[in-house]
Amino acid sequence: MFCFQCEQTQGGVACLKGGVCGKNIATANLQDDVIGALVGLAKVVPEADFNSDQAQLILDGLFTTLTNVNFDDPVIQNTINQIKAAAKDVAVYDMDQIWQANEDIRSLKALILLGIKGMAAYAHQAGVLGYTSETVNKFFLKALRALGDDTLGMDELLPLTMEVGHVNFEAMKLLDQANTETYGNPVPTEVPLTIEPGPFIVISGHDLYDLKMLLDQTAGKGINIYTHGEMLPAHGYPELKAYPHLRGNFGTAWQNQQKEFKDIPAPILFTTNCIMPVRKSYHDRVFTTSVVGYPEMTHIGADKDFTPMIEKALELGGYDEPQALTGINGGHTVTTGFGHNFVLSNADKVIGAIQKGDLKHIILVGGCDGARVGRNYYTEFVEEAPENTLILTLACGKYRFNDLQLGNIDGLPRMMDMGQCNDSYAAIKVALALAEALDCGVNDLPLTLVLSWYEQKAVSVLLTLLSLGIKNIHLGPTLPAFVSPNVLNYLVENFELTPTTTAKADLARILTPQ
Ligand code: FSO
Ligand code: SF4
Repeated sequence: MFCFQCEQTQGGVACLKGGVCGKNIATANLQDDVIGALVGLAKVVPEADFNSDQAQLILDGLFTTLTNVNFDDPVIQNTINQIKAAAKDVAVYDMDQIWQANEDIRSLKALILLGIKGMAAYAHQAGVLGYTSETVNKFFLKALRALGDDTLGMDELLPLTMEVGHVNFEAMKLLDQANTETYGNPVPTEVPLTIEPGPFIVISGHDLYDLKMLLDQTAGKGINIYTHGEMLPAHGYPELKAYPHLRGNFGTAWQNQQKEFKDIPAPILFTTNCIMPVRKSYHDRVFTTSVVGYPEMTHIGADKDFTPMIEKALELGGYDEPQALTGINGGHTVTTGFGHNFVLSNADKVIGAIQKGDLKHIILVGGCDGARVGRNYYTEFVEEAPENTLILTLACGKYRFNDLQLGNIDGLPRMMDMGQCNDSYAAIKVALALAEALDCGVNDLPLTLVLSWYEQKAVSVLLTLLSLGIKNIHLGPTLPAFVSPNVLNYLVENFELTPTTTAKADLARILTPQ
């Protein structure tokens, strides 16, 4: 086993004898074989013959190997078998060739592989809603072939990392289009954190279509639905918020699930990432669907028949009394739904506030959460940011601060939750539009990105930002283990990528005019 794909990797180097995430050696090796089989598939399929079933296998296969998605060996083995059967003469590429390569080649190939893993998650979700892109799908072939080409050097691989970012922008755009055309443009929505008495179901992950089907199947049955983790922004979509039994949000970010789900009187559905090893206290009430898998948990198949979950919810019955849960900082509600449509329809207010001097700086504090203590940085950062700063946020890192009351600037909330990690597209769209309105480059805006990374979607988003020429990104809480010193130097020199230090010092630097 060799895995260094996420931020919590063992010792900041690599997991070799089992994952910090709970992945064992056998599962890790099978996941490598999934990638090896996909490389083998890409090598033998000519672009002209590449079909939609093969494209779907690539999306499913890559997504299956993301951190905290699938721990179920027979399911992973089945994926490998399907990939091998998808074309003639598919030979499984030995991923050790990458893991044992020269550290710069390994680093660049890891950036490409992890970037396309994140991109596969976004393309997969868009595909669920019927949105696909030939450009995106074909690029997977190119990237997988490059992974399996042992002759490529830094000069060929570096530009390919930027191409991953560029194509991922297309994938995120496609997903944004899929979500907003299907469910409407998000609108600001206050979400209660109180759990009402009676049967309920908790839904986690990112897949809005799973949520929609669950809402349809539970309508009129006296069962409330609560979002968890990255599902929170679902409340902002008009077509979803119209369901009266979409009641609120349960719990905080993914890494707290083992504590928060202890003895919960309700079933939990995992639709994408991030499932953690399931504890005994809620072992009988975890359900998975789509690419998520965990041994012994009930899996809801492609027919999306949620009957077993509905029966479980009615059997468990929920709480007898309202449970006034709170966010990390004691708040009773959180607000989400500040999509690009909302922010840009208020662009005149934002620009007016900048021109009047009421708004000095916009800071995107975005990305994933995780268990590391150093992640308090993001809470401190938001708490310490002065009143003339606007905080945009997205992904699950926001649970550290999204229940704080930060007030307003000229009628605009000082903190705006733009959505899930894939809604980074929305933040980019806003940045590009503001730059155009102010007639400057995006790097000349009073805007800084402070990113927290955990897993592979964050890698794809980072590559997208870099491919767009966005500089001076602050990245933490630690730098990725897969970035070699030479590659890091390149990123620092060309993109001014800056490791986070302390919230106070970074804020002072960001807010000091250059
Ligand atoms: Fe978080 Fe998990 Fe969105 Fe990630 S839930 S950590 S980048 O999978 O998805 O922010
Ligand atoms: Fe380790 Fe992360 Fe890989 Fe899990 S996903 S084995 S924690 S590097």
